Amino acid sequence: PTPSLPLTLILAATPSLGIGRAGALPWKSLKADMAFFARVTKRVPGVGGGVGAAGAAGASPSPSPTNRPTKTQNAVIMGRKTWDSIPPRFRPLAGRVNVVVSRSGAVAGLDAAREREKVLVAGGLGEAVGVLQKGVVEEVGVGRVFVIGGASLYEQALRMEGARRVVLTKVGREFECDAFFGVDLEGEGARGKGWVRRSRGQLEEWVGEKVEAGEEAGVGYEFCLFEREG
Ligand code: FOL
Repeated sequence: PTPSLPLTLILAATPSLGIGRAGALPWKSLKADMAFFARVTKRVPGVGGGVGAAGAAGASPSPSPTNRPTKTQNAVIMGRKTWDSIPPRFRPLAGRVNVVVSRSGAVAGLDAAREREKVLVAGGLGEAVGVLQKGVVEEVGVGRVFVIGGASLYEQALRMEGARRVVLTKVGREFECDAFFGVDLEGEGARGKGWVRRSRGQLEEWVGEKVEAGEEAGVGYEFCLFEREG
């Protein structure tokens, strides 16, 4: 059987795992975290050359000669409400293949968005993964695949075998939230399901940059990596 495409969930959460409030992030802004999110989801690993280097995604299957990718980008899969939550000037997220999951297929602002970058619409997470699994989307090689929320999509992703990794920003204090991440990765339940926290060095190696905890407007934050073993 084809091994499932590795998925990385990326999110920021309060100590009680709050991730959202009224269709937006719970905090006013955590610029350092948002910048980390943008760099990490854009950076394609491997073979020198940097962003857009041909064939940079070591894991992608060999494409047929007729659709050989000339560049590789990571992909971000998001739920329709998360798409709505991104300021129109920032969507689609630049330099990444954007996939929006919408059961009805209705996605606001698509025409304008499509003039900027590739945006795919999938009817479910399985369909989104299936499209990306081919390794090429309209001439663009697919590198890492990130699930960027929200709560419902994270839950579906965690049930998939491909969900190997969570890049979590721990936000140091509580904010009022109405959307939560479903798994306490440091709790007993998660350990039992194979989730382990990796070291800061392993996180740095995976994201390809030094990481440092910090504080912004009195709010502390810390970047963590969890992986599922087995
Ligand atoms: N993961 C982490 N660590 N922090 C987050 O805030 C986060 N947010 C989402 C998913 N994973 C996350 C979903 N929400 C943008 C806005 C909201 C959003 C995700 C992304 C956005 O506009 N991103 C731009 C950068 C904008 C800026 O620099 O202010 C991007 O290019 O990624």
